[in-house]
Amino acid sequence: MSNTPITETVDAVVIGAGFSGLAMNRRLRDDMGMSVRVFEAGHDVGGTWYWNRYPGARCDSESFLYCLTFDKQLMQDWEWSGKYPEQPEILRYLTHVADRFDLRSNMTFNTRVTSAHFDESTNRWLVGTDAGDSVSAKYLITGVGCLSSTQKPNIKGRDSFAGPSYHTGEWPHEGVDLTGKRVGVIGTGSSGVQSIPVMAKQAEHLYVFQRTPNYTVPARHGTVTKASLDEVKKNYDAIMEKSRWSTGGSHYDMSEISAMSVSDEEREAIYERAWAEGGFKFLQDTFNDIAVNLDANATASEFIRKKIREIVKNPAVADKLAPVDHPFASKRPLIDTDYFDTYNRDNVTLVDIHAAPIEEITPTGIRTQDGTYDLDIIVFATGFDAMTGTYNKMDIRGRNGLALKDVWAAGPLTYLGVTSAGFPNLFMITGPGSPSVLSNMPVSIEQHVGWISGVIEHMRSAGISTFEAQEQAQTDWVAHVNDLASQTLFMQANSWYLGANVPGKPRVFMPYVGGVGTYRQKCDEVAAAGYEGFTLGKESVSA
Ligand code: NA7
Repeated sequence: MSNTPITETVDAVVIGAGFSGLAMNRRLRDDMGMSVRVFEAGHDVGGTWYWNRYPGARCDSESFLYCLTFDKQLMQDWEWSGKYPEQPEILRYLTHVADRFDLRSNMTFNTRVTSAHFDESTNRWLVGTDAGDSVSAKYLITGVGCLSSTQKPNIKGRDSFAGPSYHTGEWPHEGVDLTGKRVGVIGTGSSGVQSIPVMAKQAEHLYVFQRTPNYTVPARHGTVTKASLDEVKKNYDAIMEKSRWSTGGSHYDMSEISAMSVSDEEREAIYERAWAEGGFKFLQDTFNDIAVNLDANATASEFIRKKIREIVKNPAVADKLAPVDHPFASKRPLIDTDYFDTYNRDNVTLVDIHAAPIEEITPTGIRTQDGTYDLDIIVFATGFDAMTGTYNKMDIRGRNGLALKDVWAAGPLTYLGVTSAGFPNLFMITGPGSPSVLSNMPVSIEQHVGWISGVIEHMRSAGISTFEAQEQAQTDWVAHVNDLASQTLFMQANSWYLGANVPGKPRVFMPYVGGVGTYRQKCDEVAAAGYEGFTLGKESVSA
């Protein structure tokens, strides 16, 4: 790439035009007056919400919390229609943000960044794309999302299927008509749990190929009234400020009592109330030790299993749907609309591929160890190469030509989840080692946008050319992230948090579990201490 003529010279390249790219572009370009080029693989803005258009796709954060806060009037003007925002509405929101702040004018769509090489002689990044761009930038900022590399398992015969097959994360924009079709869906994570009830209503027959049953609690989705949204808007500043300093990026209070400190009757009543209210309150607002104490967790896990047996009429099916191999919330907790009820429908069949694994995908369907299923459509709800997959696909090279994917071969190495030693002036919004996927994402995204722009402001005013994590600080941070995770029950499940869903991926817990407030404080302290743990290189070459 070094011989390719430079097609553009800018202050910063931002990769991605989802929440992160939009917010970062706005801050750097409009607030700080920098020249910015944004590259986006999709043909428009939206990121996660551009790609994930599967039936039932919806955010699990409440709509009024799932927003950008850099413009108060935007917060006052936008009207969410539902308790949890559906994919089309989030996409409309992000499109509105792009229109309102004219954020597309320096964005290049349908273009994937394929390489980014740090040139030590100029202290600049040279960013290459699949469209032949070669852009020189002082700063490289990734807003590539945590779940943007789809994972289609390499099942024997996968590509021999004669009918159409779709991954939930690459759903056709024109939609898919399932009417009269025999549909097989593989996967019962968040995407499966959201899409299965919707697909079941349309398909002639839906076969759900389940390897691991999941805990899920009712979302209790519904419309929101104008009065309740107006109330939120009156208190928006306080709500968002509380969210910024919370554990998970929402303003709800966390329970302060142990599940082991109450009687069986009281505990049951608390779970019943949370189940009736719906959403993540079941985790946050019941007991404070569900995620860390196995005995406490067992009470929550058993409560959910009991509910599954109450809802699902066929006891054998209920048994298969009841998770027993991992504690509740050791995988990404799920919330759903009518998920378990869906298995009471005559046109839905649960296929237990843990007991009898898939042997082959054939031209006509799926063959398991104990049966053959003729299908018209296959849906892969099989998840993502999370958090690192998209980074590893780009040829990112730092000092001495070192490739990020080699540096991360045994698991991602970052300082504060936003930088990596040896890669100066590279900033990763919601990178591995930051709260990211364990939080309400826009809160974490805006925290990173704020912190990164603080670094850049400092570099500009102090004549700093390179900002780079120190190895020791990084080693300590990675150890801290692992140490915190080891005190939780997260290590007891084969989750994508640990990379366990991708064959051969190192088993390393990737997000920071300490909470967004604690994390924000740490980032602020590092900045206040003159960017402790970072090496700041003085301007010696023109930038
Ligand atoms: P997830 O949560 O990774 O779920 C993927 C599902 O696909 C899960 O049930 C997997 O079973 C299943 N899977 C994956 N590979 C296979 C193979 N080879 N055979 C059978 N079944 C398989 O992805 P989602 O898209 O649902 O959700 C990702 C995140 O998006 C979600 O957590 C939210 O944060 C938003 P397994 O459990 O591995 O046995």
